[in-house]
Amino acid sequence: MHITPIALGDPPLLNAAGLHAPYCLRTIVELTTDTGLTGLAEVPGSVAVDQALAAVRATVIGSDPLNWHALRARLAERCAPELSVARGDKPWDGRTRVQVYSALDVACLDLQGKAYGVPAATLLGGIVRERVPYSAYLFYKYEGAGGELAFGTDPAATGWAAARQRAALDPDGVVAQAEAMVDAFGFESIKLKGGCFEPAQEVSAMKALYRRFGPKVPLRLDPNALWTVETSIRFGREMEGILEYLEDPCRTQDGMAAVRRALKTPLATNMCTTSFDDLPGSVRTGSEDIILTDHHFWGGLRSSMELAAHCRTFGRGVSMHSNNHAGISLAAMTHLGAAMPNLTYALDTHYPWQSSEIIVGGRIPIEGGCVTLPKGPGLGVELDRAALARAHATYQTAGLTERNDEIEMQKKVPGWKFAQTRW
Ligand code: GKR
Ligand code: MG
Repeated sequence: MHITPIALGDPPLLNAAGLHAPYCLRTIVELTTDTGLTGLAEVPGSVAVDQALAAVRATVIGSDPLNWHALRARLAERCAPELSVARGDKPWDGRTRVQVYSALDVACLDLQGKAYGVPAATLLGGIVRERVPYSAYLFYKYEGAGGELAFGTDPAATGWAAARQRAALDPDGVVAQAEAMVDAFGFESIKLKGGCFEPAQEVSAMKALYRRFGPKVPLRLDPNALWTVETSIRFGREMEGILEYLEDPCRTQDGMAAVRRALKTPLATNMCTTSFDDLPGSVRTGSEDIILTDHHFWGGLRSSMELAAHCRTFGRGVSMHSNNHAGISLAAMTHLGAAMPNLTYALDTHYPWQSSEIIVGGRIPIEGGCVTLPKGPGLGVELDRAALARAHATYQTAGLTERNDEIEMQKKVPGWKFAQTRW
């Protein structure tokens, strides 16, 4: 079992918790078998995740990758997955053990697929779609390319690489970013990461996107729970009719349920219903219409399929959440999207914001807004060892041990503080 932390260049993107650092961290997990196969997985990186992975090494080694239930039971004896309360209040999930489960589930599925010569999606129940639709994921941002250039830009960049460097701090900037991203990748749905500016400014941006792209392109706004219930209702009403869904306008299942009763616009979440222990509360309160799965945080691809069954039973739609990621995660997300019959919304992805890759063949194409299910058994991707070594060397010099958007924001806005609820 090999655990390799890596760092990938990431532009200065804003969100409710501050600002993305010049590098995002990921951890690559490789399981090699006595029969010479290698199973891959990728999870959000931090020293804490790496330590949690290392802590189960003795449990993993010697296990049968074809018997996930047995391995999961042995993992549960050593480290029960944390309950949702351990998720924290940031836009992303702060738990580490769910990511351990996710990494091992994905790497074992990759091994199973390779052992039997079938795609991971086949093992998840079968391929219901070969082309998996993704959504454009817009961010307010400062000027800058990220990575070594940090807030600097590469004057030689063209196309999306040039547009990706530009600042977007108002509705016009958001529309320009959307035009460039849609032009480059053909996305047919658009999400804006909110929670960065006064709600009125973000609502104006959504209206500007609606004027530009019209009713045929589903739009989403995600303020990452920075609004009060009253603010969510007030600004939610202003956007009635223009959103496909409003994602996490406010905190808690009770808060979301109150907003949901007041609005016709569907509500989606990756913050108030985030793990299986949240599902009874979701059903009791009626907190959302759509649950955003994310196999990194729901404990793997198979757990995400279990979530989909609950969503079918209790009348929830399923969409997919993302954080910055590389190609192994994109492949895993695409297998899930290919296999989940009720994943009927375009999936989130941060992929266009990165430019480097660690898999053979380089960047996975997004065409017509879709990723085509990778060919080949398992996840259908292989590690590019030289690229992995470069990304690991970058990690070693980047000086980052975890994601902390507040510290990054303070470099631009001295004294800036994250607030659980801002408006
Ligand atoms: O990348 O800044 C970001 C996002 O805010 C991310 O961390 C969130 O987890 O994409 C996410 C979301 O939908 O909440
Ligand atoms: Mg969200």
